[in-house]
Amino acid sequence: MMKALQGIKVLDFTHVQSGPTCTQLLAWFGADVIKVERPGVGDATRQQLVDVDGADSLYFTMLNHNKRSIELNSKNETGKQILTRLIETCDVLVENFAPGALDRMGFTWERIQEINPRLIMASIKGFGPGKYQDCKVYENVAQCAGGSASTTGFRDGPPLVTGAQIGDSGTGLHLCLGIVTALFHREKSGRGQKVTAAMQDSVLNLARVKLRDQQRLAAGPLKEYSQFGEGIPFGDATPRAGNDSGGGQPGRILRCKGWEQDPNAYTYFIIQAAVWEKVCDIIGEPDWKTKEGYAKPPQRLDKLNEIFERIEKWTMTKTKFEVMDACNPLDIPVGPILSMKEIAEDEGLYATGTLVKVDHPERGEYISVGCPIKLSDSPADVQRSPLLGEHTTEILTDVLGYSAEELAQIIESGAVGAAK
Ligand code: CAO
Repeated sequence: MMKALQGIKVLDFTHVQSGPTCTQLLAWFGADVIKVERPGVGDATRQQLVDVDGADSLYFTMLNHNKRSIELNSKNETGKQILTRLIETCDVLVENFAPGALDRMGFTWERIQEINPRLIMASIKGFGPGKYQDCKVYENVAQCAGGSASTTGFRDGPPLVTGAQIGDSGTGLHLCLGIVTALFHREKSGRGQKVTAAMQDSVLNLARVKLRDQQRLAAGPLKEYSQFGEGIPFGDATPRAGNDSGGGQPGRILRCKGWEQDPNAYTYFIIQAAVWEKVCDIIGEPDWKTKEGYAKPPQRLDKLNEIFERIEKWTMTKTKFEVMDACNPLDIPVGPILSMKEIAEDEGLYATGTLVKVDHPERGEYISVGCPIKLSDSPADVQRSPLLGEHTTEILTDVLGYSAEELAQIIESGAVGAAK
């Protein structure tokens, strides 16, 4: 079956997490992704958080499936010539170097357009144009600068970063959408364009409901926040809301049976207005269905602590899965707090390809997250990540057409390290 992006060549100049997330998606959609890595060194993550001596780390392997790797010194003169040939040949260049690094190599946007006007150049930077544009940025900096950290955590605790990598992987997703949109645009315009995604902007986009709440503060207290029912005044910025729902349907994380021993014996419980009567019945408070102050959603907002404490008395008599089994048939939205161990053991996720087992020559079998976006006519087939420089010779000869003699000269120049 032909893949959605079959025939699209991607010059992958990305490293660490944000950029590789994007190019991995392009590879899963069928693009030929050629990862350019510094000879003998490669993407720094190959050697970060190593769990198997001598093998590429899971950090690297889980972000670089379905790609080919070429070792290429882009600061060496021959290396620059090869890079120029790759720019001529490819449809997309993706990079997430520190600001200015590509320019310092001699590949400005103007130069790239001269080489290949159809090329789409996609970049991730920490910040957009402005006072911080030259900063190097990692995940948590973006979570903080994008408004996520100040609105995450409990009111009486410090700001918190989240485990979901919204700064890195979140920006990679945004960039990927920009690239496929630019490819679609190129069909009509015949030209490439520059696509940029700043990590601060991507986090802010994902945290936009908190900017919504910032503006609602002008109209009075945010009544769906627990702090309203607790009588605690609001300040001038969106506060941290603990586990309160971010939407119009109040929700909380509640303890379930076994919580004393199991740190994940919890459920998320939402008191959706449409099923309030069923909630009242299931927890044994049928009077609340008609009682003044409880019957209508706005009346309940100053009693959320009392209501959720009562619901928790019920959830604590059941495991998180029993809560799910009891509530689902009644359309009461609940969700168990799943540990990574439970997720890794979930057969259903393997059946859909969301989890995959991948074999690797250096480290053996490991579990990875497959493509989370399913295309019915272009299913993702997860292949292991490349070893450093595994495809150097193949790319120089098959993709760029260098002869055996030229290949020997290239190796001699030191541009590609020891070609494999
Ligand atoms: N051949 C020769 N040189 C190469 C090369 C190659 N194949 N690949 C990279 N280099 C060089 C770069 O040109 C750069 O050299 P100069 O500093 O002389 O210009 C150098 O390697 C280091 O690149 P870098 O500055 O991007 O890398 P770093 O480890 O110092 O910084 C990071 C890493 C992520 C902070 C920075 O790249 C960055 O801010 N990127 C943009 C934001 C981003 O994506 N952050 C998320 C990363 S994941 O948490």
